[in-house]
Amino acid sequence: IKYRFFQKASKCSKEFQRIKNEHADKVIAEVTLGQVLTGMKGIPLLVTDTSKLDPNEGIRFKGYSIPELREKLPKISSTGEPLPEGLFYLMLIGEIPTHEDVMNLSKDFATRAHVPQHVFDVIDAMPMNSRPMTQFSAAILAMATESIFQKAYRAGVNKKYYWDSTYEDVMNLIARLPRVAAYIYRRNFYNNEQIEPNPRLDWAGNLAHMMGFDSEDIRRLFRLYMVIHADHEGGNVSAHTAHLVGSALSNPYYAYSAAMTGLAGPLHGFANQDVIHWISQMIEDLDTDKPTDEQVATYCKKTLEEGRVIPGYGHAVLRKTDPRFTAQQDFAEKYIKDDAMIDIVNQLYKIVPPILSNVGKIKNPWPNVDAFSGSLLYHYGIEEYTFYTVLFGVSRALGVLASFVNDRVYGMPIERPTSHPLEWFRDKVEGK
Ligand code: NMX
Ligand code: MLT
Repeated sequence: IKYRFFQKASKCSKEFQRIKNEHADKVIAEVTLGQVLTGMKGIPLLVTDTSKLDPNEGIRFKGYSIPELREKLPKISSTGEPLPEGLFYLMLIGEIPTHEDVMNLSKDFATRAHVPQHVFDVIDAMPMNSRPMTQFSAAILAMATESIFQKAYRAGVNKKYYWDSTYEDVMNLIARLPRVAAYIYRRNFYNNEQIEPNPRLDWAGNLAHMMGFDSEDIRRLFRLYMVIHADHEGGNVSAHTAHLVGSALSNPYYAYSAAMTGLAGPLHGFANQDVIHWISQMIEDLDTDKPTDEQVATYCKKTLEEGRVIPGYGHAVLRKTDPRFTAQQDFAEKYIKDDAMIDIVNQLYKIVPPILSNVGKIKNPWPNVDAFSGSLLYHYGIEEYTFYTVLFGVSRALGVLASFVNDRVYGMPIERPTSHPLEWFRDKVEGK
């Protein structure tokens, strides 16, 4: 895979340089003040090849939609869900892999999966009340001792070879994340009774195994989960953070640890735990897990009146139901019967959008990926929702770190936009 990546990468790198040399002075967009003041939405500022988000259709990975990936990517069994290793291959190489490619990649990850003891020591040194995402980000940072890029840089490697040691770091980091995540889970919720990895299992199946879940049903869910959360083009907070930190030539461990502190925010990946927290509070307040539509609507309106967001709804880019939500709904319909939490999630899908539309200012009243994911985990017995964002973080590594190696191939420079005091913007538009 490294050789294939190198072949593809050298072509892309030449194309990047050619475009830069021939067209650097061409204007590609205008920027409004509104865009600057609302989170730089819609300004084409980042080069990301792994996936592209369409506001109405949702995410496509190298051109493939989620339903297409579920059909085309190699699976362990014909009725199962695709292996996330296959999606990583697609994002890195640009082609749908064969079954053999995916198995080789899976084995490659298994051979790289050893986590050094000091990383567990760092986790163990943290108080039990530190959030799983705090432990996860700190553990990734602690693993920077292993960075091959950092050693190569210190040894004076030529910048055209940065991608090589970065590739090794990225592969090692992805391989080790399931072990780190499962360690945190077992430490926090199972009295630190750890389960050793099973190198014969695939990347996602092994994560489920090390967390203590060995049914084929859970492995199937984990494979789907790891595929749909893997990437969401380059501008989301976690991906952009990794890219920005990496632009200082920080190693992938530094960059991904920083990305995870962004994912931990309530407007981003924390929303997947917030959804279950919020629904659990609703069940408790209403004293029923089968609320009427009217009760649910009143609860939603009360949340809004309290100046809070309805978690799992809305999006910075999407303007329709997130296809990642739909994929999970489809999974639930296929494999799960009679589940109170999932019934409420489906009930919310009917009730929330008209309420949010009525508010007026909310650009997207539809559910995002986080509206569904927690209820599936909950169904299979993973009820400790404070952990859910860690699972998002394991998956997101696939896309973000594939882009990270691409950045080195392209020789991306340090990112350094310009800032001004507010008065500068005011004077610019008011013509002073
Ligand atoms: N509930 C209540 N208010 C909302 C919601 C919501 N679900 N979504 C947007 N708004 C508000 C938003 O807070 C803003 O209010 P104000 O002007 O008072 O600051 C206004 O509507 C306009 O926001 P938008 O332009 O529609 O959305 P924006 O791009 O700023 O934010 C999110 C996007 C995703 C941060 C926002 O929709 C949200 O907070 N959703 C709930 C949290 C969530 O589900 N996050 C997960 C996103 C997916 N992920 O995994 O990362
Ligand atoms: C994501 O998956 O990163 C979220 O949907 C947020 C985003 O795309 O901005």
